[in-house]
Amino acid sequence: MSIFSDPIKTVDRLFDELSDSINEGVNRLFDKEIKIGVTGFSRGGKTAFITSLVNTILSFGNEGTSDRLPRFQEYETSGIYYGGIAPNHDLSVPAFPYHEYYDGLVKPEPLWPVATDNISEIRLEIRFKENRLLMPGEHRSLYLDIWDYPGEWLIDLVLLDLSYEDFSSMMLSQVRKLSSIIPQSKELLALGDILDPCKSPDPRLLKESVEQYVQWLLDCKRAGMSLIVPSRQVLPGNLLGAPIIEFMPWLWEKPSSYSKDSLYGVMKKRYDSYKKEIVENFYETMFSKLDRQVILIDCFSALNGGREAFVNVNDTFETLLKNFSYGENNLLQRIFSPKIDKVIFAATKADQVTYDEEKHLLSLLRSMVTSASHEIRGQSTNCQYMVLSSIAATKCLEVNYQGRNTQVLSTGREGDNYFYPGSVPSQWSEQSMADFQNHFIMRQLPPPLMNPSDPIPNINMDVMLSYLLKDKL
Ligand SMILES: Nc1nc2c(ncn2[C@@H]2O[C@H](COP(=O)(O)OP(=O)(O)OP(=O)(O)O)[C@@H](O)[C@H]2O)c(=O)[nH]1
Ligand SMILES: [Mg+2]
Repeated sequence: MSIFSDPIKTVDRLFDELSDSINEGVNRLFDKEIKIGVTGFSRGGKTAFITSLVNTILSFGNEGTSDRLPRFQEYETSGIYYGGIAPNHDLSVPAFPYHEYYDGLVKPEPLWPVATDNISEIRLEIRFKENRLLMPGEHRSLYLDIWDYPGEWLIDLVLLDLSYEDFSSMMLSQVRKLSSIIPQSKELLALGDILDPCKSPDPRLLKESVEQYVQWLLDCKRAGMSLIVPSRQVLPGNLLGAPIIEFMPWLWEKPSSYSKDSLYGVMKKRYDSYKKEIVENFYETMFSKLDRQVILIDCFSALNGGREAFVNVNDTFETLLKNFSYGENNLLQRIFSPKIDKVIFAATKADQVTYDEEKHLLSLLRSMVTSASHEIRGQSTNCQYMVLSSIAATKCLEVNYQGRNTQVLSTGREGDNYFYPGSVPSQWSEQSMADFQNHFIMRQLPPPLMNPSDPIPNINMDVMLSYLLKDKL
């Protein structure tokens, strides 16, 4: 049915959409609502972060909360007295299952949140007393819409500017560059001997070839690479088995002519559909609406990659950071063209190092981000850097070791000895990666032991809250 066949319905819908946009504009104008994107690569700590952030906000108004958030001074000065979960705005987006994750953490044998491969949203309400001159003493609410989405989706935004031919040549140069460390690369290139671009596709051969490409992407991901496109082939979520993700770059000579039903034509068409329906849709419905963005970076896992991973991480950062438009969110822009006015880079899992190493971790994070992006170097006022542990699995203690006071870590579990994992480099370089790999002892830490209703132990969540909220309270 054409959208014009039912004019009344169409006018109603248009009116609803218009009033939704006006409401959204008004909320933005009066700072009643902020949309916060939380992203980072798989296993980077997004779900743990949101769980811990929600847990802290739910404790607003409770006794002792202010003492636990010493560097979130606005908690006291703005008279916050309540934090709670509000119903989600967008009913089509899966809700972030906070209670499920929290219940897992307070089990006698606690569990880390399970891996997620899709977007989810949670809306929080913070109530506080208005301090501004215009309405002193007025009770106000600030809503936070928090979106958890895979960082891999962000990398897909690079495809928006690429034709199928551009995408194919970008990936061909990757396959060649990585052939010494990804064994699958040679087999992938050899597929050219059996694929005929001008013939209509054999569905089985098409499927098997794409599977081989996906396998190559997965191997790259395991080797620490981050330019993994199209991302939904490795994180399909609800697209599993859908033809829209069944394509691959054409890594061989492009045919001089081809029909739209040929193998080449089909691959190209699916790529174009992917770009339009998946990538553009993500950009328009979600990414472009964010006010603030938290990017979580697991520096420990980045340091564990090889030389190629180093180059690849740099390339990817450059790509990733280009997608943010920075600048002050002035009045008009806020209504008609909202944009991200603050990006917070946080080095996660800081409980894996002793307290005196945190400054090195911070400097490493800065060096990773700024060495990768010219954009960020020029616009540093809108970026904040910090170290963080969302769910701290260790405590840092000082012990006397060979006559000297030394910082060590402890899980606090019975029978576990305290330990010193090593030091982190303060600069991002190939040499520092090698040093780290030779000297640092990485441990798989179990989650901390907690009692039901205990607050989640963390490092620097108060600093994060202050960065995110101070100008809105
Ligand atoms: N020690 C420590 N480990 C953490 C912390 N946060 C996350 N982790 C570890 O990192 C793993 C991944 O954390 P998640 O929060 O699930 O990461 P994610 O980014 O949501 O991962 P995906 O859902 O796979 O994209 C956890 O299972 C923990 O092992 C932290 O603060 N400290
Ligand atoms: Mg997750």
